[in-house]
Amino acid sequence: MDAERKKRLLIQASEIREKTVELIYHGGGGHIGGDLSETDIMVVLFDQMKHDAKNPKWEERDYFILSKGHSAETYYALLNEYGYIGQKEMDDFGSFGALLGGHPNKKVNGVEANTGSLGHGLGFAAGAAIALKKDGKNNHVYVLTGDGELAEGSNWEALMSAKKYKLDNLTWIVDRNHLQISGNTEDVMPIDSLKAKAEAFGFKTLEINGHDYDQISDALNFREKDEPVCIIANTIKGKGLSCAENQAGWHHKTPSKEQVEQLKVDMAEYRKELE
Ligand SMILES: Cc1ncc(C[n+]2csc(CCOP(=O)(O)OP(=O)(O)O)c2C)c(N)n1
Repeated sequence: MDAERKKRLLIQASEIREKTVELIYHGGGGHIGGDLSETDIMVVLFDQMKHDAKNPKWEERDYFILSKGHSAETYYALLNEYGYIGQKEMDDFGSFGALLGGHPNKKVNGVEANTGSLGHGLGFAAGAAIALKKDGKNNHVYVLTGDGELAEGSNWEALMSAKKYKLDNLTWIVDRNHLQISGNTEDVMPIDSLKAKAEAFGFKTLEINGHDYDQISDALNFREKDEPVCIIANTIKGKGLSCAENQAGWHHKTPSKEQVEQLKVDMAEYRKELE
C-alpha cells in the first residue's frame, strides 16, 4: 500500500475509534472490545470494496456482512463516515425506537443482513455468493465473523458449501482476538488450530496481523480460481482504548467520561506522530 493511502487510512481509523467509543458512551453501552478489534480490517475493507453510499443497492456493489453483529458500533461509525447514516440517527443510538439498534438491521442503508444472532452470517454470505455466481455476476462477498462465534455449528455447515460451490467470490475474515463473551476462546470452546480447520474445509487460508494495513489490504485482494478465501486476522480486543485491551471484561461495557477523553488524547497524539 502506498504511504499516502496508508496514512489516510490510519488517520481515518483513529477517528472511527473515537466515533465508536463516543457512540457507545452516549448510547449507554455497546460491544466495545470487538468493535475496536475489527476497526482496522473494516477501514481497509470499506476503502477498497466496491460500494456507493449514494446508491446503497447499486447492482455492482460488493457485499459486506458483519456476522459478529454485536460489534455494530464500528460499523455504524463507518457507515456514518461514508454518508449512509446521518448524524441524527447516530445521536439517537441507544434511545427507544432508534433506527440504529444494538445489532445491524437491513432498515439501515448499507446493511445487507440482520445479524447479531451469531452463526448466521456465513450461511447468508455463502448463499449470496452462490446466487451471484449463478447470475454470472462479479460482485465479491466479504463476511466478518468473530472467533468465539465459531462455536456455533451452523458456521461449519456454511463453510462446507463454499468449497462445493467453488465460491471464489467469497472471502471469510475471522477477527481472531482470542476472547469472547466470558473469557479466552481456548477455554470457552477451543478452535485451534483454526488455520488447519479452514484449510480442511477447502479454504485458501491466510493468517495476518489484523492491524497491519499492508497485510490486510493484500489479503482482501487475494483471489484464486474456484477457491474460497479465509483470512485469519490476529487482532487485539479493545485495541486503542488502553484500559480495555485484551480484557474479556470489556466485551460489552460503557466507558467512563475520563476513558473517552483519554482515548481522544491518545488518538490525537497518534495522528500527530503520523504527520
Ligand atoms: C446465537 C447467539 N448466542 C449467544 C450470543 C451472545 N453473544 C454475544 S457476543 C458473544 C461472544 C462472541 O465472541 P466473538 O465472536 O469472539 O466476538 P468478539 O470477541 O470479536 O466481540 C456471545 C456469546 C449471541 N449473540 N448469539
